[in-house]
Amino acid sequence: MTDSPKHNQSLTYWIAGAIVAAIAVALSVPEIAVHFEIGGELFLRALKMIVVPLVFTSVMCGVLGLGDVRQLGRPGAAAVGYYLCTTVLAVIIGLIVVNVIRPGDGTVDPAVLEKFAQGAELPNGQTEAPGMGVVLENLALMLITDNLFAAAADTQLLPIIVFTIAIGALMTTMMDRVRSIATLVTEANDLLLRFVMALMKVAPIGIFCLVAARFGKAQAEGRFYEEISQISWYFAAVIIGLAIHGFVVLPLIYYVVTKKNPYHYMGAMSQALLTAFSTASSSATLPVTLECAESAGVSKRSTEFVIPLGATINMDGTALYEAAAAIFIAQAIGFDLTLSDQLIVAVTATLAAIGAAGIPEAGLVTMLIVLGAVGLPLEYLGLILAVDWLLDRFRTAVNVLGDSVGAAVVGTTIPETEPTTTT
Ligand code: DAS
Repeated sequence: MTDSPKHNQSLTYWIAGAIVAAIAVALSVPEIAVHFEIGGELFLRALKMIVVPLVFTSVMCGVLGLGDVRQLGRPGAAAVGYYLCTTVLAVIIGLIVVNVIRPGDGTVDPAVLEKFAQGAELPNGQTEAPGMGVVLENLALMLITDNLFAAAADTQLLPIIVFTIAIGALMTTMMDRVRSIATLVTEANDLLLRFVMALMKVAPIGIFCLVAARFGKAQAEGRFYEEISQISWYFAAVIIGLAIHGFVVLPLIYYVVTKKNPYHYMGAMSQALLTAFSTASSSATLPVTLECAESAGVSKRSTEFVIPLGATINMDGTALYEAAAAIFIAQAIGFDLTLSDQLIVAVTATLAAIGAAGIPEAGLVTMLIVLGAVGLPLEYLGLILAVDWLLDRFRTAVNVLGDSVGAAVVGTTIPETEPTTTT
């Protein structure tokens, strides 16, 4: 289920308008703006309220879309391998760029400094940076829970995503017996996506409150221009990361596998990329992506298998953005996350991107997973939101480009003589 591209476009314009209004209010009446915090908190709670069932059903639908995993064969293995490799590459690029540019450096919000003073305790309550061995153990323990219901109650989404992938793969091997459950999950996912889209109708109000409160506080403390500078460098860092992934890494993978000119292919995909940019929704762009990929010569079987699945679980742009945003927030609160913490961010951003739906601001919803995994404060979401509506467009275009390159890459594993499906 997705709203029409036209609807998504108008939503983005409303969000942009809300952000401009919020910053104007923060600048003119900061003492009033800070009181909007309650509105932002209610909006975040509404998002957090559905994130567990939404991520569960989104990931489950993605895995069920693979078909019987025992028959994945070369195309299926190529698709899953491609998704994983490009998402991890995107996360690595995001981490490198944000660690080099360091957009979060600067004066720290005194209230947050008090709460997260460096040295008092690291996120997750550690008192000293653990060794890599301990971190890998912690990571493994974060991915496997001993109580699914407790994990869900505590919004610990990583073990839920891991469990969903495992149980979904098992379901694909016995679909005749679990078809009703699969149908129920698919219907539930559609319902939850409708709920999110309904919630997104009030997103401009929630985002207005979050941004007004954040920048009103900064203005009251004389750090407004400092935060504008921080968010500008953050925006630049994410754009640079997305550009590297979209114009260098993905074209390189396309060329190495297909030996064809990647930029010609990107040109053939331009209408889909522009639709993704204007709607901020991979799912709304899906029909255009399929059309462009097929007209660019990718086999029907590959496009019909890879692209719908990719729109659900392959989101390179979102993964890069979530990793970069988490490190940015850590920098903004004066924390130098250790390499091991950044490894946790990398894994959680990869899994969070798998769980993100192909709708506007989906990356914001699953961002809660990444921040929660390393114990970072949600207060800074208001800072990120000031540019999130625009970054969402860029990362959605990179998500769609990633799916399109995936279809071409997987297409090389399908024999030319393979009859295209008649459906
Ligand atoms: N807007 C999402 C998409 O449609 C991406 C995101 O929110 O990160 O892919």
